[in-house]
Order: sequence, then structure tokens, then C-alpha cells
Amino acid sequence: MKLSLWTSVALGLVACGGGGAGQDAAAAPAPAPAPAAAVPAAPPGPLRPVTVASGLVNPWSLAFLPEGGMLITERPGRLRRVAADGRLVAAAITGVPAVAAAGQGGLFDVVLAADFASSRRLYLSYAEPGTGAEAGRNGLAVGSAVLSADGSALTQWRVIFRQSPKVASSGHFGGRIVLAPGDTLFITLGDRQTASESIKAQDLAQGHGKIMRIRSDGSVPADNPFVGQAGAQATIWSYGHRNVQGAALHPLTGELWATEHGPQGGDEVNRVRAGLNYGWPRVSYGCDYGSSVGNCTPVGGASSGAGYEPPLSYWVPTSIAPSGLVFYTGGRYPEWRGQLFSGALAGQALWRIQLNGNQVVQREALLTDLGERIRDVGQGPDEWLYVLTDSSNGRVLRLER
Ligand SMILES: [Ca+2]
Repeated sequence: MKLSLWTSVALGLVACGGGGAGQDAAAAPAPAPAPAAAVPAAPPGPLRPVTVASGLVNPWSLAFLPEGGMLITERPGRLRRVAADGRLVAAAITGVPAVAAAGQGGLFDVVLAADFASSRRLYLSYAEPGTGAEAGRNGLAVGSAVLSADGSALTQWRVIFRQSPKVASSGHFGGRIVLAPGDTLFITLGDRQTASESIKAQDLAQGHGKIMRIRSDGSVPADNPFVGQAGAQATIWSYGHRNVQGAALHPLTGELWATEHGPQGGDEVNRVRAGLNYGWPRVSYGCDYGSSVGNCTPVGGASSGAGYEPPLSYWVPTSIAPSGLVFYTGGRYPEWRGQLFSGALAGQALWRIQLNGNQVVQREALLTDLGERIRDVGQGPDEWLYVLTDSSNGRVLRLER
């Protein structure tokens, strides 16, 4: 099933002229270089999940601290710390803003600034509740703060981005933050789920269904694609997204790659380039919920169209619900270096996505015996992959083998 599905995707790419011999080949990255640090390579075989921490409530994101240990967000609105000795600190970190925790909302990503070792600065994304005229509404927001030396408190909290407008919805927030060169951040924004809102993913005046690019102080980079275009939000990098919850920079090309949730089928892997329209909800490989699985008309009536950037890969007829995304660059699993790894929530797996340049050439579902929703995946300083399981007793797992 997986193989035949993949074959049809590959043929589709070749038919579109996006194959390895086309112009994309010139921009194709070389194989990943060997890592500088020499960790012992693990022998081939199935992954062996080792529990690092447990008792976390719907953990959403993890970030590794330079002093050892890690930070973990819990969706209800807590930021937790695992100490260097592996102990989960009982008290949540203070100074986290109030979040709108209903439905899919809450505290989402935590990302350390590039100079965290000296500045202790980090970024959080979250569903921000509206106040005053916006009471009852919410939207994705990103703020920065400084983590105390003992790891117990945030200070100097400052909001640097707000999705506009706020909407009365508890779904599809997006929520990933990716640090990029030039002191910039990418921020992913969902379409807010309802049909009357999701169409605004095509409207450059609205914050629905976009990927934004800002500077770390909240200002707009002058080379953003819609700067100076009347009516367009200047922070927009790309548009026509449904709900991007996985995003990472390619380690060799520096380009942003992202995964997004389809409805019933149609989850996507995209190479996200400036100013492009990724199609939602005008074109999709997914169908409305409740339609006949494997025999239905896609949302928008078609799966491709002029002016819409096609996905590099997609899942049909059912969705995996892709979550965190990382390019593996370490030495523990040498044969997987340069490949993409995506968590899956409904799909309860860790997907390994093998690339040849900018093409997806194979996909494999790992950890399927675990029977857990996977919310995030990251590469530790020890070059093992780590995942978060999403439940009321969520865990951090290190994937040894
Ligand atoms: Ca798309």
C-alpha cells in the first residue's frame, strides 16, 4: 500500500517536470556531510524507545538546553524543565503568559535563540485569548523572554507577533517557530478550521493559513515577498496553507520545509518558498470529513491548478496528522542522515521520509507498535532522536537501537 502510493506520487512529480533531470536538479543539495563529532553509530535494527520523562500533560514541543536537560511545553499552558540529571522538575517555570487552552489551543512551541547560551533568550508560541473588543476570540501569538540561570522563571516577556484578525475558533492554530539566518523567525499560522474562515488562507489581508517571517524584535524584513503590496500583510512569506504544525530548515540548502494537515487525506510535505501559494482550500488531495474514503471529490474540486504549488508528497486516502518535523544530521543512524522525520498524531507513528535532492523518494512508518500519538520529534545533542507522546500522561522518549 505504502509503496504503490509512493510510486504514484513519484510518477506525478516526473510528469510535472519536477524530476531529478529537470531544473530542480541544479538546486538539489549534495549528500549530507559526515558529522564532526564522533558518536558511536547504533547497529541497524528496530528503534528501542527509552523513557526519559513521563507524567507530562499533552506535551507539544521540546528544546534541548546547553547546560543539559530540556524544556518542554504542555498544551494546557505550562513550561516544564527536565534537569541535566534527567529529573522532571515538579514546579512549572513561572512567567508564561495566559493561553486560550480550549480545543486545539494552548501553549505550543518553545525555541531557544541562537545565542541562548549567553542571552538565555527563548521564544514561545501560543493561542492568545482576545480582550476588550476581541473577547471570546483568539489567535496565534509569539513572544520572547529570558530564562533565569536556575531555569525556574521567565522574565522580560514581550509579544513580538500576533496573528490578525483574532477569530472565535478553537482549531487550526499552526504554531511552529523556526529560527532562520539574518535574525529572522518563521511562524506557521493555521486557517482556523471553519469553512467561512479557511477560505481566508487565500487572502493576503488576513492572517489565516500563512507562514510569516519576522525579525526577532518583531519588525518586518525588507526582503519579505509582499512588502509594499497594498492590502497585503507584510509579514507573509507564503500562503494557502491549512494547518502547518511541522517545519524545519533544510540543513544544506537553508530552505524552509513544512508539513501540514489535510482534512480527510491530503496531508502534505512542502518546500516553502517566498511568495508562493500552496493552494488550500482551492486545491487539495484531501476530502471533506465524512465523505467516502478513497472515492471522493477533493476539497476545492481538484488536486492541482495553475498558480498553486504542488506538495512534494502527500498522504491519501486517510490522514496521518503530521506534527513536529526535523532533518536528521547526526551519526547514531548513519544511513538516515539527511532524511526527514515527522511525528504523526492520528497516524500514531514516526514517519521517516527519504529524500533525493528536493524529491521525496520513500516513506516508512516507524514506532507503529507504540500505539501513541507523536507530537514532536527532535535531535538531541547526543545525536539520538527524541519524541514526545501526546496524552494526559505524555512522555519524552529517546530512540535508541
Ligand atoms: Ca497544498
